Amino acid sequence: MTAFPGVQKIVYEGPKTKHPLAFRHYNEKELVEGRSMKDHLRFSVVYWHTFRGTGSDPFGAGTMLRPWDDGSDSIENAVRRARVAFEFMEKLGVPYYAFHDTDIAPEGSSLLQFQQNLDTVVRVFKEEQQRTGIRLLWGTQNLFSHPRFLHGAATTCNADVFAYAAAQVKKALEITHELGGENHVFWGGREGYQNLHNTDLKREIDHLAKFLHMAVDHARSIGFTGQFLIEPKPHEPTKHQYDSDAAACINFLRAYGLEKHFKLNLETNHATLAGHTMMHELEYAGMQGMLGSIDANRGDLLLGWDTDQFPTDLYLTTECMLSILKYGPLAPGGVNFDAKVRRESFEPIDLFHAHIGAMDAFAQGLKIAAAIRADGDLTEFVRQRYASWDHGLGAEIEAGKHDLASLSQYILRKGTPAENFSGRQEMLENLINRYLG
Ligand code: XUL
Ligand code: CO
Repeated sequence: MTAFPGVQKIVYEGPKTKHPLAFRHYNEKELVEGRSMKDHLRFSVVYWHTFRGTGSDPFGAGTMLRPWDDGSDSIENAVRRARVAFEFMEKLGVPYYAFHDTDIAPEGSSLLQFQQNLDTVVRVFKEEQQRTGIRLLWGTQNLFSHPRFLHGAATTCNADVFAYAAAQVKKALEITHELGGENHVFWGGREGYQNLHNTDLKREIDHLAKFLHMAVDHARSIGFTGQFLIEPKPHEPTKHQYDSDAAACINFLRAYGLEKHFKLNLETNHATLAGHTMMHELEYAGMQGMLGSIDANRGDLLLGWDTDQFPTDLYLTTECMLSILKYGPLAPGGVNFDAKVRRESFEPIDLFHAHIGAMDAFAQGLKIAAAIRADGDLTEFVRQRYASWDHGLGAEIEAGKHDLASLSQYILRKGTPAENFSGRQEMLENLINRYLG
């Protein structure tokens, strides 16, 4: 049985091909800066949008045509879906995938039944992983969809709900470990507030830290050595999410002694919702040694919510790859397509078009970023811009040889500071465009 009849394994045909089901830039074995594209990019498909997304929106029902999915919550349907997911990923040629616990198995009528259903599906995943060589980039737990989590999970006011969430994390960690997952993600779901008047902010954030410490302890006790990741997002579903951006997450991790265990999983549309560019988030996390992985997608300039579109903008992918080449490699993280096809793109083949385009956009961004770096003009400009710190006074300040009094004395003696030079923003933007052309 095949879910995608007529689709062969997607292959690289080069930039000139007009074939829509072929790669024009992603050539997995091609070396860039001495590393294969496959190893630079470590592409991953998400189970939730790609295999569970229905296309519903606040104004209308689902539209997706998924002939293999009978829409039921049966375990047979979950197993069939798993086989189809691996057929899709194998044909696409991605090395990784990612899931939430609730994506892969029906929750049934009790937590125990959910755990048994997870075990059944995990057995199928293991078989399929062995058959195809596809691996698990990360696992996570859905602590936001069920109504029990309406006040949050780790930050809920209801201690029993905290326990329920802990049980879900325990099992999600165990199945991630069982499947050889390379990371484990915590996205803050409903960990935030809608109104400060009913919120004990300190208690909630203390509880979040306690929850994450419990997760780290359990992971170590079962031998999971993968990387823990926090995924920042500023709002949606709550008005204020505690993990609002890279800087807020890093501050939280350090304040609670979690920084040794966690890095960040940065998502493009979350960055823009926070009023940042993705490059800002990558640079901020990168310079702090906290860049773990990325959820690759994009928002819509005209819409103020998380549209999770597939990334096709070469300017965006070039900026991402400039930062990733600077601070990477991403491993054990990857480029995870947390993206969904539009409601109007409802046929199964659209899943291929979406992923092929996004993989090509990142592969092209990688090549462009590597060419900009090889050229060296951009790096040299930045080096020269800060040259006053390489010798004399700047070098002395950096070496800790000055205080306010000595600096005051220095500049009083000198009188006029050295002249400033142009930042040449426009010239540098022109330089980037030269490589995009
Ligand atoms: C939500 C989001 C999640 C996380 C995993 O906006 O990005 O899908 O990536 O929970
Ligand atoms: Co995400």
